[in-house]
Order: sequence, then C-alpha cells, then structure tokens
Amino acid sequence: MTTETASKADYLIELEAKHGAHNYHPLPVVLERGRGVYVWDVEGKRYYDFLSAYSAVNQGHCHPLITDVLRKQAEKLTLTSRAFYNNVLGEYEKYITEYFGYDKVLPMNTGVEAVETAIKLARKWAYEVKGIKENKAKIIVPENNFHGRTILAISASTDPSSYSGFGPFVPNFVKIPYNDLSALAKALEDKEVAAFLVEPIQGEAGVVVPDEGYLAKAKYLCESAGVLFIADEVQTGLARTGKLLACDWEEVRPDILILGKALSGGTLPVSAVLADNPVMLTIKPGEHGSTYGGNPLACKVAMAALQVIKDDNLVYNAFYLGKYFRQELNKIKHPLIEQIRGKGLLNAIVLHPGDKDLGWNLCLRLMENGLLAKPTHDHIVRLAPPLCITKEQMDECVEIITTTLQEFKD
Ligand code: IF1
Repeated sequence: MTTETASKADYLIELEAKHGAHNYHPLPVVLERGRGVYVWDVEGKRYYDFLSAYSAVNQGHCHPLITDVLRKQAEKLTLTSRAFYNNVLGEYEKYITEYFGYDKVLPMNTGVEAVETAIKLARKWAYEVKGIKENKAKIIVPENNFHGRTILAISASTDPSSYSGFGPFVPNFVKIPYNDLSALAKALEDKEVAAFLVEPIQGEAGVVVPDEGYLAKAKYLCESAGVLFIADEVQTGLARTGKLLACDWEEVRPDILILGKALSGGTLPVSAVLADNPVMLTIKPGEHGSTYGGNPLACKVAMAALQVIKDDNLVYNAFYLGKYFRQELNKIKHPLIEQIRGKGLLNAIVLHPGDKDLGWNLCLRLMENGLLAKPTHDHIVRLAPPLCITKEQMDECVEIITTTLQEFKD
C-alpha cells in the first residue's frame, strides 16, 4: 500500500463523513469496481463480496448480459412516467407474471415501496372484498421483522434502533413472536385482520430460519381465517435460498408476493408486487403509483435479471454450494462459534454473544484477508456471496474464513 493510495481511501471516507448524513457506519473499505463474486477497492485490492449488496447482486456484479441490456435501453428510452404507455412495460408484465405464476404485477422501485404497496392492497381488499369496516384493518407481523425504513415499515418494527425517535407510528400492526403458530392462530381470531406479513427467513434479525412447516401451516391458518398471506421476499427471493422463492421450500404460494433487490441484479432500484386479480384489481386508476415505477429501463433490466437466474442456474448453484458451504463451516472447530445457520447462500455464523464489537472485529479481519461481510446484532456475521460463485472460489473463501477465525483466537 503506497501512501498516495492509502490517502485516497481516507480522503473518500472523510468526504462522505463531511458532506453526507451519518446514517450508516460502513466497513472502512472504498470500492470502485466489481465483477461476478469480486469487488476491488481504490487501491486495486480484490475481495470476495459476501454481502452481495444485501442480496441485490445475486447474479454477480456487473453481469455482462444485464449491463448490456441496461446500456442499450439507456440509449433508447429510460422514463416516460405512467401518464403515457411505453413499449416495454406490457412485455415485462407478461414476462414476470408468467415467471412467477400470478395474474398481475404492480411495478415499484425500492423494496420498502413494494411493502407499502402490498399493505395498501391488503387494506383495500379488506374493505372492498372481505368487508372490514373502513379504517379498521389490521396487519399481523412477527417480531424482529425488517421491511425497510419508511414510517410504515418502522411502525411494523420491534427494533428500537429502527423506530425510536421517529414516532408517531402507523397504527394497527399486531405483533406476534416469529415461528409461533399458536400465537398466529390466536391473532387470526380477530375479524379485523386483513393480512399476515412475513419474511420466509428473517434477514436483519440474523438469518433466522423458522421451523420446517411454519410457512405452510401459517399459510393454511391464514387461508382458513380469510386473511391474506403476504411474503416479503425482497431479500430471500430470486434464488438466494436455493429455491426461486424461499416460500417454494414449503410449496407455499403467497397471496401477495413482494420482490426487490436482485430483480435488477444490483443495477437500479426495481421492485414488484405480484397478486391475482381479486386482490390487485381493488386498486383503481389514480389510487396508487410512482414516477419511476414500470419505467422501460427498469423493465428491460428486470427481464434480463430474471433470465440470468434461469440461464446461469443460480437456484441450483445456491442450493448445492449453500449446502456445501454450511457443511464446510461446520467443520471449523472454534470456541467462538455458537451456530452456523441458513438456507442456500443466505447464511450466518452466530458467535457466542460477548464483546459488543465481536462481529465487527471479525469482519475487519475478514476484510484484511480479502473477504467482505457485515455483522448484524453484534455477534452474527451474515455470509451471502453472489450466487454465481464456483466451488473453487467457495473453497478459497472457506479457507479465508477458517484462517481468519484461527487468527482471531489469539
Ligand atoms: C439498509 C438488513 C438486508 C429487506 C426486506 C424490505 C426491505 C429490505 C426483507 C427494504 C431491505 C436492507 C436494506 C439495507 C439493509 C438491508 C438488510 F440488514 F437490514 F436486513 F438486506 F439484510 N424487505 N433490506 O431486507 O428494501 O427499501 O431497502 O430496497 O441499508 O437499510 P429497500
């Protein structure tokens, strides 16, 4: 490392601290290039990316097919707004609804906007179809959920660092423990419940995988109670967990499906809400929308991103390499490791709770050794590489993780 390049990273970090809001605390690495499973910092040092932009780059950084489509469409037409038709939206709507098997799609941009859209749909459906009295509809959510950062999403949250200081909140969220079917059954007795909103695996909570059968039984309970089952697959969807959707593990078909992140392969914010006609058609012209939602650039990119998931066999790769990864991690004998958990390539090392900076310090060491990951909840390190990773690359990463943990002991 030369003084000149080292100071470049420092300068850029300083620049952000000086001019940007202080709403993040990144690892001290400044990235400038990415390809597949790799990213490079401003000094040219290469890292394995084990965060994948929180699962937005499942297809790998700068996938050639996605960037090619992006570039071509960017030169042709990027945004019309929905005040006019564009020649790509219909094609995309047909493509994505057939891909996931729903009647209709509502295109949005960020994940949290899609969550917001799903809740609006559930409420509208509750009033117009289910017959709940206006302004009374409730939404059941599990504790420790994460659905984004808007007032709606933090109103559903039970994490003080998400909601504290931002009240007043959106009312009528009923909070129950995750992975608790009797709590759900009890909450569903309330006739004013419109929907159950759930992450098939809780990401931010620390990659919390519910018991087998939880999702299927929860869906059954919702169906019996005439309540919509909404799956937030913003993080778990699109091959991440070794199935196209995490709900596929239990053959659950959500009434409302929320997608985001990897829907654009990490190139621009593209999210979507999928549902069938009886739900989707409750929203009429002028009642919901977004300037950028359904723009031709996003539509082209999303089709490419979905096509790559199929063409590059990402479901298969996530399934097998995920299994292999956990098997290899479980071979590491280390006093700090409490548990290895996850599904597909959404995994976490859970350390014995201790020092507040434990996860952070481990991530700093991993970074020094060429692998980027981010802690969640002080003692949990999420490990989620792009799904295009090969077995050889995975072996190298297991080696890095093993060595780093060994160093970490002393
Ligand atoms: C940040 C976590 C991941 C999500 C689910 C909706 C959204 C997210 C299940 C909102 C977003 C993010 C956002 C990111 C950190 C992050 C995250 F650590 F918080 F849990 F992915 F692991 N539903 N998740 O996970 O999507 O509006 O951001 O597009 O920096 O806040 P968005």
